[in-house]
Amino acid sequence: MKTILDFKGVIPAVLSVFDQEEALDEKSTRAFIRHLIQYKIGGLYLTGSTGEAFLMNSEERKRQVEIVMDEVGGTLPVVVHVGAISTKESIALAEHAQLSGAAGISSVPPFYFKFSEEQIFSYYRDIAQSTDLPMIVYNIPLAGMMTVGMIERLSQIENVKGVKYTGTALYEVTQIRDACKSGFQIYGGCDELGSSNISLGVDGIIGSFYNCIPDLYLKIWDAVKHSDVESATKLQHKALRIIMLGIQSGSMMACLKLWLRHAGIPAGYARRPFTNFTEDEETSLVQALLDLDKEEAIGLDIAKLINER
Ligand code: MN9
Repeated sequence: MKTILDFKGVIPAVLSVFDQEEALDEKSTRAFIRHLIQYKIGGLYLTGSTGEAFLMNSEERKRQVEIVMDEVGGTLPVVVHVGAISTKESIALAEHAQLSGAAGISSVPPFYFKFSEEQIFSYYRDIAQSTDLPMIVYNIPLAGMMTVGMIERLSQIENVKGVKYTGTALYEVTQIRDACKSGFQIYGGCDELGSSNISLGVDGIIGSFYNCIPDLYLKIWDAVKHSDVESATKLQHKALRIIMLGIQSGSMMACLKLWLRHAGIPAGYARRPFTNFTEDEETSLVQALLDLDKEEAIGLDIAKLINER
């Protein structure tokens, strides 16, 4: 049984696979997961921001967890994001994650309402106490960044075992390490800063683009681990150009999904209010990726798969 201690390295924040009518697509989800787990990734992070979890209802989120757990079959640790603003709903998702065999849970702080620090603290405490699973606190600007002091407070809750840090002030990664108990796991969440996070000694990097270009990030991981700063920096620059293509498309999840679809990997479509692309837009986004791959001589797996079709 894989545990949170195995949750290391490059970890995709898994895309949710919806069909064109926006329904969760079980068959394609399975095929997509089979594709991803061919890589030497360190685990899967489910139903987070990249998984469009806040556009799904709880039944769908649970169903997706069941499908993925079944497909993974214990070969990789899976962490389930259970954040749902309401503590009660998050606890229900956490209990379900435990029953499904997840290695851990994770959550953004409750957002939208201006909750007080005390309320955020009790949200995490109540969820963490509801199961035996380790909890990875998710710090991301979209839900309002928590301070290093707050992360330290949360780290004292039993079962709170780490943080996914999607900030850009990377000195905070070091401050968190100093402030929190030894063994507290830290994950870099900003794909744009992958190599920098790895240099700081994070346990893993969790992000959207590892759905699409895990091969490139596995190279970055190895380069940093072998102290090859020059290669790591070059590769990270190439990755950044790809990330910018995805972000500037205006619908990042839809863009990642269309690149995968064009490579024959059934990653589906984004859910409204995110938009998908017209055929012409798709053609130019695919071409832009292929051009970049060629120009930068990256040799991406996804480009090869697209070219082979
Ligand atoms: O933390 C992801 N954040 C969101 C995870 O999905 C909002 C990142 O992987 C970013 O998508 C990525 C691109 O900005 O760094």
